[in-house]
Amino acid sequence: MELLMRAWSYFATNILEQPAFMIGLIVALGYILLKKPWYDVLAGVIKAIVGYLILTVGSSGLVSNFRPVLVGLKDRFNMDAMVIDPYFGQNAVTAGVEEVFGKGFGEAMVLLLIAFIVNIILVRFSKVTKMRALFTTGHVQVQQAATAYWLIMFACPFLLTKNVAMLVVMSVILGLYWAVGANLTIKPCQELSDGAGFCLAHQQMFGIALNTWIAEKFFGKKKNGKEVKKIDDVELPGFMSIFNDNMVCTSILMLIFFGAILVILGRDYLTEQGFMTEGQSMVFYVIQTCLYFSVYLAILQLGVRTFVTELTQSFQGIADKLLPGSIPGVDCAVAFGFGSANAVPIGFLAGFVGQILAIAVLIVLKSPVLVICGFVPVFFDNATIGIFANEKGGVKAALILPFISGLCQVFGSAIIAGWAGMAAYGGYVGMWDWAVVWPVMTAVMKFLSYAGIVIVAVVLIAIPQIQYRLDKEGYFKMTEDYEAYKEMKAAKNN
Ligand code: ASC
Repeated sequence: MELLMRAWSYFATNILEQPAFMIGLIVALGYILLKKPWYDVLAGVIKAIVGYLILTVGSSGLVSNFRPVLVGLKDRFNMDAMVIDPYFGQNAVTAGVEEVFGKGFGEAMVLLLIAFIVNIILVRFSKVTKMRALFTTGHVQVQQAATAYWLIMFACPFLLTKNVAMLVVMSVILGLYWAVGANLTIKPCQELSDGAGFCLAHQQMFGIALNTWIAEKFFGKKKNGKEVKKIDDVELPGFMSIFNDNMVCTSILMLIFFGAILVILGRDYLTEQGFMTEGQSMVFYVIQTCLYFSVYLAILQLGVRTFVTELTQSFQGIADKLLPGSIPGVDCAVAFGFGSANAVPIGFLAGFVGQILAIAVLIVLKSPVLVICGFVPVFFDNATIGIFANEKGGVKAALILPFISGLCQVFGSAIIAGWAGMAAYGGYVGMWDWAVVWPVMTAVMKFLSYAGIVIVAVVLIAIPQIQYRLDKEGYFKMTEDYEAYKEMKAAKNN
């Protein structure tokens, strides 16, 4: 048993929680199942790992450069606020879980393993469960297992003395959330990428599904049958036309936006914190810092291009032999390689305005929980929602829906983290699903106890069943043969 635990812990720390190696393992397995020669397997694995590592350089570069800028606002104005950001959320759980529930953090990692097995089993029986998506983003799974661990213990105190029952409930709910949530993003992702064969396994999966639906339903085709104007269709007059270039657009927008924040933080603060050196030019410091946004975004997109094809081609082997009809769920940043590139800064800024407005409301209403924007939700969630909103509903949707999402992230997080006690430890994950969907699930379980647990599980199980019944013919075709799926849809529309 001890040996088994050691082996698991080695696998979990080095592979499962490191998406680059997890993707590498999946690619190796997939190509081996496809009986590719060893050198093709090797080449594929290398490209997948290197591609993913490039993506990580981009996304962690963005996070490490811009998170301190936002968190700096809290220090600068002496606010006693919690930060909504997955890393702050995870720290809050680590810091508080023992004190609040008398349970160690280690069990959250056992939860991760069992919930992941639940995800695999649900996908293995996709013909029955209609769930087709496998999570591959381990770093996100760690953050989510930690948050779910806290929320479910808070919702079901009657299970605190029953270790096994608690673990079973947690694993089933979290495993279902992973399988059902990622499954919900399959159609939006296939349509966005023209059948590239991935879906998203991240923290705003229900958010993507809902916002894509709203964008199509309320912003989509106009009454006169005309297509809506997407971001790339907008022809900007005169000098504004330079905004059509993504790198220029992102750079200028970030220069205005982060430049303003850096100026607010001020030279003294920035030097004190070690961001600037004594005597450095403030103007050039601001320009360089802000332009790095475009640099990291470009790196991130290169990473996506490098690994996505390897992953989706090799996954064919897994879908043929091990998990029929399934596709891999990947990081939300993969969406930045598809759709309109300018939807990324636009979604981000619209979401930021929403968050700031919501924070102002919390301050005015003297809310006992104050919130400060974390970079990960405000950027990765809202840019992703912006991309999908633009795809279906055009410019208007790409502005309005991330804005609303920004409001949801702040209000939802303030309510749930205040209620469940995480705010006292300084952070909450803050991403869309965890600010909207999980608070509702937690409340249902808290108020209805055992019946609540059953209701949450049944609703989750029912979602893919309903999706399947709405499109029996296309449901599996969409992942198995996208070209045939498109032809079928085209024939139906004529
Ligand atoms: C998260 C998280 C990150 C980012 C990254 C986006 O939720 O923890 O580091 O989003 O995955 O690419």
